[in-house]
Amino acid sequence: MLRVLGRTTSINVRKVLWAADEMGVVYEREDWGNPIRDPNVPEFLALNPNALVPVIVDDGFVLWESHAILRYMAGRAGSDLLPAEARERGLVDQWMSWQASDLNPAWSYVVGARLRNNPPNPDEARIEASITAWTRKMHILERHLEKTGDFVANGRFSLADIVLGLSTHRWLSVAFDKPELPAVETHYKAMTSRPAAAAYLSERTP
Ligand SMILES: N[C@@H](CCC(=O)N[C@@H](CS)C(=O)NCC(=O)O)C(=O)O
Repeated sequence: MLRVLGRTTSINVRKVLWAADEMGVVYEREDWGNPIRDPNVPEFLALNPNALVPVIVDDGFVLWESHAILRYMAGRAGSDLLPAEARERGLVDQWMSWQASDLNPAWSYVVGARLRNNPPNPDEARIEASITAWTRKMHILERHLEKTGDFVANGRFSLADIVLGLSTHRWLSVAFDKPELPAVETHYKAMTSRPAAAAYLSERTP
């Protein structure tokens, strides 16, 4: 059976678990990741030298990086959550890449400071800069969702909705003055109405 290594409080682990549930992929999960179980041990580092979760082990095949795992699982399951048609797939990939390379780095400092007490004495100017950058990215998402409605791409649910739905969950989890983003809210509501999402979007924790 597919093994998923990672704590359920991790956004990147949640991507994998939510996608697996949507695709009906059966897995067993093992708790790894701080503060629950430190991955900086030889047993884990042999699987992922980055000491980060999630990692999957599929019949001896090891994979890390959440989006690589999502694409692998969709391929294995023959799931349309990553469409086969080139343009449809391109759009899903585009928003997944944007989440990882643009949106995630924007929130990194403020999420560390406000949700994880890391660093313990944060630099207020860096917090403000992170909030500004994150908000700017969320406006980009808002303008896109104003056109596409309940789904990020192709008028139907895909891996892009999972990674961006969880990103909105993170946005809502950190307290600061936020602008109204009605299209983001509409998309998030559509995500929370999915039975498979309930476990991953309910608690407002990191
Ligand atoms: N780019 C990686 C990032 C993975 C990552 O940053 N994981 C965090 C949790 S969200 C982690 O493992 N932190 C260390 C820990 O939990 O011990 C991915 O998408 O999988």
